Amino acid sequence: MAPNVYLGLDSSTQGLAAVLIRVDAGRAEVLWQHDLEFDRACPEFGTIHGVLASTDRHVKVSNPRMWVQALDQMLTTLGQSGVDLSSLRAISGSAQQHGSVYLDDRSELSRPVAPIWMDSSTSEECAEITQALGGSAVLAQRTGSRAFERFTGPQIRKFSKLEPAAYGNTSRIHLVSSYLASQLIDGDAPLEPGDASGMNLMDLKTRDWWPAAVAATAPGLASRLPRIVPSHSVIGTLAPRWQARLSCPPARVIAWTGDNSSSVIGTGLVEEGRVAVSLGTSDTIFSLMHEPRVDTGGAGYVFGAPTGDYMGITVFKNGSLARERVRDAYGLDWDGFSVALRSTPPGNHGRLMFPWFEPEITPHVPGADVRRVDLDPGDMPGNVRAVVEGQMMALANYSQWMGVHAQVIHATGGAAINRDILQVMADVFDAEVAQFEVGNAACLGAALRAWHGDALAAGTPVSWADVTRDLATPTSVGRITPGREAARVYAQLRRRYAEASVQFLRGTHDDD
Ligand code: ADP
Ligand code: XUL
Repeated sequence: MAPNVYLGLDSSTQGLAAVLIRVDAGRAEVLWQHDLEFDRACPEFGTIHGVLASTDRHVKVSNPRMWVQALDQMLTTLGQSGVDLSSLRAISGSAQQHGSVYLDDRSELSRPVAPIWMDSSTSEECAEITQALGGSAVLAQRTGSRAFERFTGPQIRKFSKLEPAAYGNTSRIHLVSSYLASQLIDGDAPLEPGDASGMNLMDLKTRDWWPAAVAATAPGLASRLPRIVPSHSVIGTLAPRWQARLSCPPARVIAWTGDNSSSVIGTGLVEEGRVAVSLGTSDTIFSLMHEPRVDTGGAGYVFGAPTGDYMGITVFKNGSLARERVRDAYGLDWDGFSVALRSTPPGNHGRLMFPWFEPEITPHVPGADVRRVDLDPGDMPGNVRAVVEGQMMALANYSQWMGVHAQVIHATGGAAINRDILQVMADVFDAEVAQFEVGNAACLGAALRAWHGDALAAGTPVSWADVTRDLATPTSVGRITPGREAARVYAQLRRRYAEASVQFLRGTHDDD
């Protein structure tokens, strides 16, 4: 059988990535990869880290036209790359979750901006939806999550309340994933359960809209929502204008999903008991679940997974951008950041930081509020270690509800290239940490999902174990092992960190 080529795309907060893979006799290899950053590739939109400026720090929006322009640029670059695309069989993609795009009946934007996952301006709407549906526990049980400010339902409700005319003019509301998939097929793409579960609108068990939640969110919402189809669905073929651009056949387009659910495939979490940490714009920790287990503590939640299973996840807003804030405050580059990490001991002599540079999702911190314990802001190496240790301890503490004690953590996201940061992760979790050949697991997951969906549609299905074997399985190269003494230090410090965190949230702990 001739080799097949598959394209994966990932439209994240800060940029668009692409990876092309070739599959020959069941073996997969990377053919081509490319990344572009929105701020630099599309400067006319004036974003900073992919986000438009706002006077209200709770409001975080971006421009859907910028995402489409970046897609256009990416496909032009691929078309001009010289790579032979005559055997391109399928394309899939992933995108930042929760963000919503509002279209009128001519498929033009009825709202010029899209609220994105960093937005935390909908506390009122979360409370209204929660009350209408019988409380947080009911909502979490039914949809996998209590109401979160960034989730699409509360965002839609806010828009319908504040801009009723523009909402009235809206006939379709897409997620970022289905909006970009629509561009590829020149049509109206459906959603799939992985991304639709980040809306506070989908019934996790039936994998369809929950009518009560739809009714409680906004008037006339049902007709504005796309259909939800299984994740492996072929949603159309690549539109002729793109075929001409890429000199390729009418490749299948497989439903796009959210970046975290795509990363489940790209980090090879196709069995229970494996855990991945993504250090991207957000820091996330997730694992596959055959049956949904909802976190009654409210720190974590459950999404659909592309395998047809579920995934538990906990999300932190102050991820890479918080590390960058500390790096930049001392005029460092990443090498200097690493030197500072290596020059300080595990446990940092008890110096702690709670890196809430922006309102935090986990734990819920409504205002930006960086807290330090025994840590002088002028102490450069102490602050560098404190931000990373604080993030890793929070990842470990707030993921206990998943009940998974993995011996190897699969690391992905932009910061997973940094072995000094991963060493702190290994020590805090007392587990090995594995890097992957393809650093962007969401993008790789999209290419692998394209392969899986295409094979299924062609009547020659491949198992997830086979799909993930070559590119999404940790090898012995790129492993970081925990230090025994360091792990002992963190076992104690994690308790102190958790206690201080609770005191800060109650307002009973003073900064030093
Ligand atoms: P996204 O969530 O937008 O997909 P990425 O996974 O691409 O984000 O991660 C981007 C982030 O990776 C940047 O904001 C940067 O802080 C971080 N990063 C890149 N290189 C390094 C490095 N060497 N050390 C630590 N962090 C890094
Ligand atoms: C997930 C979340 C973030 C975004 C980042 O719930 O809010 O991880 O998906 O792109």
